[in-house]
Amino acid sequence: MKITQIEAIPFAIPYRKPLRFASGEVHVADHVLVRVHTDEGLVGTAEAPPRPYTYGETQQSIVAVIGKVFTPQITGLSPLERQQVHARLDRTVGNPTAKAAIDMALWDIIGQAARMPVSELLGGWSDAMRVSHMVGFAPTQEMVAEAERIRDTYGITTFKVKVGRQPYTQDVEACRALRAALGEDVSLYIDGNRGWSASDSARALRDMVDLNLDFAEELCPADDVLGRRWLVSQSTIPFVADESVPTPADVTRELLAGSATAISVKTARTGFTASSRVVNQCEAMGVEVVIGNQIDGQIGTLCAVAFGAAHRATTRRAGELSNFLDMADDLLAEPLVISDGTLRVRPGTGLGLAIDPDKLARYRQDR
Ligand code: MUC
Ligand code: MG
Repeated sequence: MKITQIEAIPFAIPYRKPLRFASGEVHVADHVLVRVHTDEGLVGTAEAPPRPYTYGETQQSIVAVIGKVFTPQITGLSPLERQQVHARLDRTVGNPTAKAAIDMALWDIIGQAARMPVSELLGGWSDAMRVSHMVGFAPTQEMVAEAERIRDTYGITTFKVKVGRQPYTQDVEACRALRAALGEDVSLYIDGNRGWSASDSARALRDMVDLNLDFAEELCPADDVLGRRWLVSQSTIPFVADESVPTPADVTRELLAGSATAISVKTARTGFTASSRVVNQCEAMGVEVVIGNQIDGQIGTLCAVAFGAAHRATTRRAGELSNFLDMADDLLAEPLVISDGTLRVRPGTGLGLAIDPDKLARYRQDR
C-alpha cells in the first residue's frame, strides 16, 4: 500500500463561547482537516489546530507545509514505513501540529488495514477516559457558573482553571470561589500559560496552599530559566510542562533541568508515535503525565481519547477532552458524547472517524 495524496483542507467553525487564557484567546476553530489517501482506497483522517501563540503555526502555514513540503516527501511510501515517514518529516524543523496530524492519519490507515481499532494497536489499556474541563478567563461568578453547568450536564468533576492574569490575586480569588462552590470532592488544577513571573507564581501557590490543587502547569515561562527552576523546586504539587515541551527531547531537557515534574501529553502536537515516546520516557523516569487539549475539535478529541485510553499511565488522571463542547458545530457525522464524566473511544476499525460531507462543504474555507 502506498501514500498517493494528502489533502489539507482549511475549515472554520465559530465558538459559542470563546476560550480566553494568558497566552491568547480562541473565537473560531480555524483548523485544518488532514486526509491521507492510499492506492488501496483507504483514507486516514486527523485535524491540525493552528496555535500561533504556542508553536508559531497558522492555518495557512499548515496547509502550505503539508502541500508544498510534506506531501512530495512522503508520497509513494507505505503507511507502515513509519520511521521513513518521520525521518523525512523531521527534515523540516517545527510545524508540530501539521506533522502530528499526518502521523495520526497514517495510524488511522494502519488500523483500517489491520481491521483493528487504533486504540488497541497503541496499547489497549481501556476503552474510555474520565474527562477534565478547562475553565477560561471570565469574571469569577461566570467561571463558577460554567464549572457548575459542566458538572451538572456532563458529570465532569475535574477542572483545569486558567490563571496567569495580572494581578495574580484575581486568579487566586477565582480558584477559591471554585473550590468553595464545587466542594472538596472535585479535582482542581491550574494552568498559567506563562502569564506570571516566577515570583508571582510562588506567591500565588502560597496563597492557594489550602485549596488542595492537583497540579500547577506552565505558571511562568521555562525561558526564565533559573526563576522557573527556583519555582519548581519549592512547589509542593507536581509542576506540569506543556508548551515548553513540544518534542520528546524537550521533555528530557526540561525534566533533567528541574523545570518540570510532570508532563502534558498532547496528541495534537506529538501525534501517536512521538506521544508514545513521551509516555514511555515519563514512565521510565517515574514522572506523571496528563492528557492535554490543544483546544481540539471533535476529530482531535477522538484522537486524544484513542491514545489516552490506550495507556495505563495516561488514564490515571482525567484527560482534557471537552473543549469541543464550546464549538457551535463540528465535522463528525456522529458527534462525540460525554456522559457520567467519561468519553469513550469510538469502536470500529482505525480511529472510527466519519466526516459529514455537508458540514465539510459548509465550513471549508478553500472553495
Ligand atoms: C493549554 O493547556 O494550555 C491553550 C494554549 C495552548 O497551547 O493549549 C491550550 C490549553
Ligand atoms: Mg497548558
